[in-house]
Amino acid sequence: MSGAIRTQVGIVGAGPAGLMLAHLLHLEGIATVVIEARSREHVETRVRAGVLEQGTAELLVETGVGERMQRQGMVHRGIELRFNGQGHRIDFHDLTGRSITVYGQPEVVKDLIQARLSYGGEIIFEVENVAARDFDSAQPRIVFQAGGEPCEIACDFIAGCDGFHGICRPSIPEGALTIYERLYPFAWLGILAEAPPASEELIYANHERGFALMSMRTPAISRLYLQCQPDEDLANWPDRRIWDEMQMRFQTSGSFCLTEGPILQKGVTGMRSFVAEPMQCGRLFLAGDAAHIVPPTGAKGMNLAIADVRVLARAFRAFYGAGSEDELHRYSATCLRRVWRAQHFSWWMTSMLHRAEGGDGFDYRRQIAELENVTTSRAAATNLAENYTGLPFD
Ligand code: RFL
Ligand code: PHB
Repeated sequence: MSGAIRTQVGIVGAGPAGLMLAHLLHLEGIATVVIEARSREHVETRVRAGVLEQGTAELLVETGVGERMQRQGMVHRGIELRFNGQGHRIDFHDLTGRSITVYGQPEVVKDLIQARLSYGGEIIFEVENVAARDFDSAQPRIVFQAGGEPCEIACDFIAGCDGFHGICRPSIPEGALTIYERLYPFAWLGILAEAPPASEELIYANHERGFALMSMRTPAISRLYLQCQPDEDLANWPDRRIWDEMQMRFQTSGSFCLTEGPILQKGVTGMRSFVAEPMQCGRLFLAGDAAHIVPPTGAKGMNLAIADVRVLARAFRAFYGAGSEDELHRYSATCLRRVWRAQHFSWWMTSMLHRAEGGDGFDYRRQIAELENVTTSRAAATNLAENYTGLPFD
């Protein structure tokens, strides 16, 4: 592929943000071209998030891409918080009437790619040397190479949906963005295992040896995480050691035992909180991880990415439909309100559940007090449930 392409919105990145934006704009009759640095196979198999807020799941259904999720996704009406060897259920449904759906991010990506290709929408995979140009003018351009050939997309707007390590945010001139950031002194060692989940709902465990999370992908596949060092060497974690450590961290005073099985995938994920403000520069709009990162403890990253593009698609509709730029001007402020609520929730869940190194035990005792509060006060549990299942869209 080579040459010049003309479209209305040029989208960089085929993750949940870029693909959902392309889909929402297609439904509004707005033309888009999506470019993606990796292969289709890579983006469809990358192991990532697993929890959809109720509003995210509803959006997939309302826009015609939720059929497989409705069949295969697992609706959960609560989670368990485990500490001091005891489990405590937070009953989302009783507290808020809401639920979450456990459905892997690669499945969401597959469904969105399938939908886009079925209506002839364009996604150019494996592009290289991408640059966003002239977004301070009315004629922005995206230049790149595809199959080694130079290409250019001329568009009205660029959507930077290219994740945390993408090129869109760094192409914004120095000084135009303010960055807010926190790094955490721990990471997650995550595994995907061919083992039926030992519990029907997710378990978040605070243990003196460190945090652990039991999640799942299907009734036959577990997804588990353990708190580890940010520079943890996976070579030191043979499968036996991982299972032994998991079993210890999930242990209860009863007879709980994780189901073990072959480990299909292992990886270490660093933890950070990050926000770039504003999420816009001229005609370049940032969405999803390109603009913000949350630690995964609140299960908010993919949901925020989808929430951003919902706002952005509505703003483009107002621009192309009624000629109004007001919503585009308000895009960043509208998204950032939700982003900072999710930042707070993700930071709070992280600080309540992870073990801090050193110290005199103050932090551990403070965490247990907080967990006791969240699991005994209906008001505190409702706050967790409202945030976890997803705040209302404005
Ligand atoms: P993505 O998914 O990173 O997609 C960006 C895409 O842009 C491409 N790209 C480029 N394309 C063209 N040109 C360039 N120069 C490019 N540079 C990059 C990339 O290849 C990629 O395909 O960002 P997006 O769309 O904003 O989506 C964000 C989510 O992926 C992320 O927030 C979540 O995965 C975070 N997350 C979770 N979020 C949840 O909502 N619920 C969860 O339960 C949850 N658990 C998690 C998580 C993330 C994790 N890891 C591995 C970081 C658990 C983990 C372990
Ligand atoms: C996952 O299933 O991958 C998952 C679930 C909950 C989280 C993070 C990740 O908080």
